[in-house]
Amino acid sequence: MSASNSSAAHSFFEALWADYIKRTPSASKVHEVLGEGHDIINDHVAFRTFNIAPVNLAALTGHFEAMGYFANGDYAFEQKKLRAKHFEHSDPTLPKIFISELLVEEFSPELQAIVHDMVAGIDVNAVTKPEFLYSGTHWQVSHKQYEQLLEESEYAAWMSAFGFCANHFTVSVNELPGYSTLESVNQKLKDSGFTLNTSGGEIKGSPDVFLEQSSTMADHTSVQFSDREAVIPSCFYEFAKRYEIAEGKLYTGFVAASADKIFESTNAKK
Ligand code: OOG
Ligand code: NI
Repeated sequence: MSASNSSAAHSFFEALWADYIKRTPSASKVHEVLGEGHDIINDHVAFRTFNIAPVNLAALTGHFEAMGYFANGDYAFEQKKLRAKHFEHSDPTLPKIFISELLVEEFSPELQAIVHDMVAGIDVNAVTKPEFLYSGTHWQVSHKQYEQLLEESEYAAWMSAFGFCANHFTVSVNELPGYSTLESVNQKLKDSGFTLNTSGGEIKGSPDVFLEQSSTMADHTSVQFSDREAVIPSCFYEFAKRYEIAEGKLYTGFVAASADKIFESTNAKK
């Protein structure tokens, strides 16, 4: 890793954050409530995409490799028809990266047709710039199509409305002054009016799998579809506490069974 790609990475995350809080106003409130004036260290940032060229996981990965990141884990989500990888950096102040992709060919011909039309609208040259990762949508879908996607895949529907952006940032509870447990973080959030994702329990994972995670339910934001405007779930904030796998060494991976539930933070509230 060179110093220059690390500083490029820091500017990238600043721009990514500025874009993220536009559709996730509660993220700034999370920082106020938990940060109380000091900086928040993020454990990881998550991205979503489709397994279709030129925007598949492998294509997006190149941007992180150029910043000095390396791949260190593969995950499969059979029911949601997704796969994912995570990336790490030798600079401990940089967040890990979790990127998933939807296995489009496993869905109905109707879903496949909508998604292929969306991806066809993307300028291939745009994908080669790191800014692509927070470029949003490159297509027009109707609210009717959004609802059609929603029937088969909440993930596909979310992608159709928001496209390429940070799906969530994640507070590193290990590096959060004043809190030693994820329970105490969750309690503070609930006392401050946040709704937590309870799918699979408020806390997903345990010290046995070296990772505990919780998340807010996504904010709701107004999206202009081709036929009408609608208020739908956008992005959320996650909280992670990692445990040692060896003396002085925290686990750096993810836990598929927990991740499976974290994905549901963009579901409509029931
Ligand atoms: C990713 C969900 C998984 C984690 O930390 O396990 C995840 C997503 O919702 O896109 O972020
Ligand atoms: Ni996450």
